Amino acid sequence: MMPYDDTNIFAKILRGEIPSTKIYETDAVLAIMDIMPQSEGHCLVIPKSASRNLLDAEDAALQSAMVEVARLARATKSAFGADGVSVMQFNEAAGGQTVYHLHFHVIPRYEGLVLKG
Ligand code: D5M
Repeated sequence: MMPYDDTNIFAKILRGEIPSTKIYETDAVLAIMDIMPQSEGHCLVIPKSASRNLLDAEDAALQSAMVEVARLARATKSAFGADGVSVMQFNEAAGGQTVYHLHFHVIPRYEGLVLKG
């Protein structure tokens, strides 16, 4: 696996070098709105620690991140009046990953609406 490269876009967002729509932050994670939303309210939970993806992440980072993923799932479901929530996460190009800093998609879901392509 490739080593972590801190020139990725989420590392730049975490360093404050490029703008984002921040919705929540703790010592461990930053949550932002996704610029290519699959549904209304689609956001990303980005652990602040330097991991490329799930495959190199440390247990402590994953444990704290998942607590925040659940918190954001509840909050976005409530805020956007969604009927459900999908949590998605991709690893390496073959796994659908395009930004190589660990992140979790929190995607509100609505009865009768399919995800955008
Ligand atoms: O996809 C990466 C996800 O990150 C994809 O849904 C677009 C989103 N993205 C990319 N650049 C930005 C910025 N600058 N702000 C917010 N969201 C962004 P994945 O396949 O999970 O690696």
